[in-house]
Amino acid sequence: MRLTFGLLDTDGDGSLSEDEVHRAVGRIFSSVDENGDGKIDLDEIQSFIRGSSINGTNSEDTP
Ligand SMILES: [Ca+2]
Repeated sequence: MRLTFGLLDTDGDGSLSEDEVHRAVGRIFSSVDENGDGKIDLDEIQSFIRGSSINGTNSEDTP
C-alpha cells in the first residue's frame, strides 16, 4: 500500500493533490483500456483483473 501511495504521490510531498489523483485515475484507466477507444468494457476489466492478480496461470478458460 505504501508503494502504491508512493507511485501516486508524484511530487513526493507525502499527500495526494486532486491533480495527482486525477492523473493516477487516468493512468489506471488507460492501462485497463486495452484497445484505447476511451471506454472500458467488461472484457477489458476482466482481463485487467486477471492480468494483475494471477500472472502466468491462465488455465481457467483455454479456447
Ligand atoms: Ca476500451
